[in-house]
Amino acid sequence: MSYSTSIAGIKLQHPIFNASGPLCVTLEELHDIGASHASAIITKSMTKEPRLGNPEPRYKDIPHGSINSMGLPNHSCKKYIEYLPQLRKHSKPLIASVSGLCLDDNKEIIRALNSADCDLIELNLSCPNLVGKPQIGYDVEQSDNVLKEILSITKKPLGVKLPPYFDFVHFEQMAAVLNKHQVRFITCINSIGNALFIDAEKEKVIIKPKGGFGGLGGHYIKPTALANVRKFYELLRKDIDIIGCGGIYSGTDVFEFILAGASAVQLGTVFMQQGHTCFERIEKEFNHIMHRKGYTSIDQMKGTLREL
Ligand code: RRO
Repeated sequence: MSYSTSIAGIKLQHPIFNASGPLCVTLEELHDIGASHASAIITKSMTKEPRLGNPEPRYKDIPHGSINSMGLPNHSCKKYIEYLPQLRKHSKPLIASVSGLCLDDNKEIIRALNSADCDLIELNLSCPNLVGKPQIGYDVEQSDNVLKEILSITKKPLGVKLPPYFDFVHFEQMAAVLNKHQVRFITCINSIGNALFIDAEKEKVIIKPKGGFGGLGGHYIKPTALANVRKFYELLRKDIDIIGCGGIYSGTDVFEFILAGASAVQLGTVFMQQGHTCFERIEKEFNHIMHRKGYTSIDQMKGTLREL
């Protein structure tokens, strides 16, 4: 039996690692992921310059998940480029998440990463929490242009992190753009942007930035995440790998994402809430399901979801 999988030709011992965002900002946090059972290490999305992010409180657990408006706090691409070789001692694939504040910044970061010690780049087209900056992934034309420019520069296998889509026509438009370019993988979904959670007793919002609006994560978003993985699995070229993300708390959740068409999955809210032990627990649960159902490889089950 093999739990191994691959993203853009990079081998992972098993399909479960961290999502860019929670607990992957500092070198210490990245080492903690390296020391955990996560099968790869992805950084917090990096910008050209360091950022403190939005005012606090900017993350809250809520009954079935989380809401955040972090505002891209990160140490800068220069720092992550210094951190990457230090993370090699964990012998895991290293993924740089990139979220420049404009196209020129993204180009500069991608150029700098060409000689950096990472295996993959995840270009984040879907941060919902920057004041005055809409999510690029909802603008098909702009996404097309960004991909054209970025893919002409990068020397690393590059994928994109997408926002959740809700209408079939939007899936089709974005899939046509992705199929046109040499995108190697997609990660879907980012948090569902601009959700609002209210504390009825206090008659107040619960996070400070943007009047309380923030990205929704956790159990709330699993069905939307599964739908995005499934739709893109149907629409994309088969050489574009899919990483599922959104509301994964158990081995059964991982199994569902792989049935829908994912080659790997990322843990966001559960990692924030339970810490790094979640990787080992969920990996064990997933292995148990594979064994119980008699599967001997990820490929045997990937995308095999049946319709009624
Ligand atoms: O830092 C954030 O506020 C953030 C980012 Br960059 C993102 O891509 N998704 C999210 O939920 N928060």
